[in-house]
Amino acid sequence: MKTKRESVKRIYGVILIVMIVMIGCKETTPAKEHNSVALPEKIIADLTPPPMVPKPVANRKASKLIVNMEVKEMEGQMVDGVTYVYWTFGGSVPGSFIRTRIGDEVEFHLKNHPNNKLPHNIDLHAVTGSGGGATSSLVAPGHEKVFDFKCLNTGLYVYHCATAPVGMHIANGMYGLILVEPEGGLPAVDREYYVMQGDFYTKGNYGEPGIQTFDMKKAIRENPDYVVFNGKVGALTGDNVLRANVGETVRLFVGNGGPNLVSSFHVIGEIFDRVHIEGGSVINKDIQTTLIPAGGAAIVEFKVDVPGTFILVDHSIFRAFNKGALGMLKVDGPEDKTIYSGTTQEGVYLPEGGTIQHLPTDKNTPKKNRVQTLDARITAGKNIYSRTCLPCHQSEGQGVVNVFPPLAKSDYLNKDVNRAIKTVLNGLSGTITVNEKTYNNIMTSLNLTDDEIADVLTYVYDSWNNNKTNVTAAMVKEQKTKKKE
Ligand code: HEC
Ligand SMILES: [Cu+2]
Repeated sequence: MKTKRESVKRIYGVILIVMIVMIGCKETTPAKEHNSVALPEKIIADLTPPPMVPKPVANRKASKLIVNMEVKEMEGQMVDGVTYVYWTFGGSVPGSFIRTRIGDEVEFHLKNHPNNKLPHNIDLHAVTGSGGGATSSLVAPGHEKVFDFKCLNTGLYVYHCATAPVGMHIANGMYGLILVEPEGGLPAVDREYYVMQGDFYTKGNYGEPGIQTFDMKKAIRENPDYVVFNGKVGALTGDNVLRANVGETVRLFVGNGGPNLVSSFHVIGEIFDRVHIEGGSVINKDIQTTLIPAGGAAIVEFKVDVPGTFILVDHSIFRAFNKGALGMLKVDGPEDKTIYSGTTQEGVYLPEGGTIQHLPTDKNTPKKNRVQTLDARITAGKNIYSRTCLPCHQSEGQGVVNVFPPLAKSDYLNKDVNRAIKTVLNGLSGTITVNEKTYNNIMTSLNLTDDEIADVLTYVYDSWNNNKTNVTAAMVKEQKTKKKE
């Protein structure tokens, strides 16, 4: 079928050229206009799953670009213990990244895998034409549809399935990005990544285990259980963090598949040097948070000047800390204290005194003997927990899947009390394993007194099936002195 199609095309092409040459002879059309008709070079597009992107177009000429996109309905993991049947373009959420340049003639092959259950199509926002391709591409399982379009506008565009019910196809993961680069390509950078937000609606609430199915009611109410980058909680944390080195330039192609929510995209600890607003040609500079509409995109660029873990969030912040919209960019390299010093001083803040005072050193700490019953200390510890620890470790110590480890029945906690004390004293970062799950996140040091640390840990050990260790201020002090040695 294909060869017949191609030969027919070639014949038309030849006829067209002959005609144009004839017109050209008569009217002396400038040679330039012939170029778009001359048979362009044929290239098979390299498609990549997130967070990777295909290599830049650089100086390549406008070409005939063949895109082979396969729709796959497949089970995947939303978060530890929760599976979901995703509908995908190319086997990933978001779908494969398509990289084109202005003037490219794209021959789009949409293939619906024979094991799929439903028809699908594709609407590419980069297409000028009916339905963005959707009207020409509805394809049943086990079939293929082909349509052609020309890239007339540069920019970063969303593509998505537009088969009824459209919202459901998008909500199940059927979206991705297509980039149309300008002549000569975008300016070169050291790192490029592909990140796309999406909201998911499941029968069970966040983290409820098992296979979860799509919930139409929640979708209509625009009340998602999950808001995530790259299709699942933790797609960009732990072993999957994005990486860069100090001094490098980073470009993020950020999309928002929706279906419902608008994203307030922000990277904690970075300022975007340049943002292609809404993925278009206008460049805004020095941006903290950029708004990405549902069905829209943005290109953000920045240089990483200092090492650290920079957190990608939707700054509608409950989505980040409670629904999964959190990723990480880990930057390695030497510190630059002139840009960021770290804590230079830690003191007690006394509003009346108006000055920062240094924490008393061990030598001049008044040795007040606090005589309190265990019960009183546990009650005090509970209050400290609610004020200080609960936002991350949650009310029943259950933590947040993939982000904050549990304190309830935590093997990590129960195995080593001194290690737990040091965690609260000094904070903790790097990979740890708690109850067979790994976490790679940051807990900051919390500025609590020895007594407070003792009480809060005693409360934690006394709760949620932990081993009832009684942590005393003296034990905390001992770990503190150890740190200094
Ligand atoms: C801002 C969020 C945050 C707050 C507030 C916080 N933690 Fe953590 N905590 C974390 C993170 C993140 C980790 C894991 C760090 C890593 O991955 O290396 C952690 C790890 C721990 C661990 C070791 C792992 C485990 O689950 O047993 C203990 C113990 C702990 N925290 C206790 C506390 C206590 C007690 C408080 C309150 C005094 C507290 N944390 C407050 C985020 C927080
Ligand atoms: Cu579909």
